[in-house]
Amino acid sequence: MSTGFFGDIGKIPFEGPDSSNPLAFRHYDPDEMVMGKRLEDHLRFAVCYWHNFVWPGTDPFGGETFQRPWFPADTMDLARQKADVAFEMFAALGVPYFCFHDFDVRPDQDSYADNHRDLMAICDYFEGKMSETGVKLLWGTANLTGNRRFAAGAATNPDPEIFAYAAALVKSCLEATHRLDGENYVLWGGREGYETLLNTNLAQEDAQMGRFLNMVVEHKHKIGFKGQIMVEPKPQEPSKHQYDYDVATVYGFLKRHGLEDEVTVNIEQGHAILAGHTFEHEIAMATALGIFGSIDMNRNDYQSGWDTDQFPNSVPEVALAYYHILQDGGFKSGGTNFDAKLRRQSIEPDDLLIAHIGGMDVCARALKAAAAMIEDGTLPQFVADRYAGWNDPEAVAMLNGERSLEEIAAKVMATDAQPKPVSGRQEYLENVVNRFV
Ligand code: XLS
Ligand code: NI
Ligand code: NI
Repeated sequence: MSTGFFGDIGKIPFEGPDSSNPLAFRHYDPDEMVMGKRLEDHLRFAVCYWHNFVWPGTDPFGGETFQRPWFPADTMDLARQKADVAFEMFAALGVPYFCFHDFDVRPDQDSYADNHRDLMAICDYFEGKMSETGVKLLWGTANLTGNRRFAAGAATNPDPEIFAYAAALVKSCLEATHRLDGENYVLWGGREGYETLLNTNLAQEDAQMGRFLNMVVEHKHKIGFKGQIMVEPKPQEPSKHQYDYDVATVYGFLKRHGLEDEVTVNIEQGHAILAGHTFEHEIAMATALGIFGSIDMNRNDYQSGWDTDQFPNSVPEVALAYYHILQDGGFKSGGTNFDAKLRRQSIEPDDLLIAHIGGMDVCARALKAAAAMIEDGTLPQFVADRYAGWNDPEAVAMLNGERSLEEIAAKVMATDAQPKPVSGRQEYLENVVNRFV
């Protein structure tokens, strides 16, 4: 039954690259086979609840621009109306997944008990919607940033009562995610950081955050949740400095707290940029460290310097991201979540559809380009050849600890060989990439 919000829409069709219909896919055909797998199963698209159905178009200087009929969704009736529209959009786009925060889907009240009850009631409603549409939950998460009680952090709050409150919210939301057969659970620590070191005890906050995440993992095992627990790195915003700065920093944190085999990362394009990295750097680092989980797809404005969460539109950039994901064997339980939002002037309901269609087409083109790069083989072969010297038995012995600094120096002295540098061929490799994008 149509909500009427988008007018008279059915399922968005695939019309191929020559179509000029803004409400059709030109590159995303879910059934297209790429490297022996359907495109839908490679990309595992998800649409996020928060930017599409919760954020009203406010910015620091202006109020709501979107004026959706369910705003402000502070009653259960409006929460259900919002869900009706959300699932109508998921189904029209044909995405297999969605993602949500507890705060996105139920009214927000002061009482923990009321919030928990309403979240469970919305889960009942979602169960019906999910079985009607076949849309599944990629991940759930708790909003531990919005309410004023979290101004000084959730897990890293100086007040143990607030730590406890946050723990209770995560328990409720992890259980909701589990009930809905969610495939992962994400923690993004927007307020786990500081505004000034003058009031902050770094060692104490690190201990709190380590214990908090360990409790989440313990509870996951206790309730039999099989999905991945993921941390989403971001260096700053809203805090001046956030502890989950980037993938490498999160890995150090996980190691320190014995969680490196339990927790993976959800990497967002815009957050990588804020950390001074590229998206593919963060993905490649996570695959190298064995903690790659999932991606939040968006892009930042390269001039503005904040997390603008725009929809992706650069095939070459996104292709390099999927290149590293495919080289790692593709997503396991993760996927491509559009953590992206409209510009605040894009006020028409169908702007929501057009934005996702464009983003999905960019990802489809990019994944196909990445697959072609791998199938062509030039790039992976170049890297393999570049390190081939390490297959030599003497090199193997150096690497696995069978040679000391003294032994190596003695050998260099005896042979007096002059190693010759080899070209890194960066421009050649960039030209190879350009054959595919
Ligand atoms: C904010 C984050 C947030 C997480 C989910 O910058 O991207 O949207 O993905 O809490
Ligand atoms: Ni995100
Ligand atoms: Ni973000």
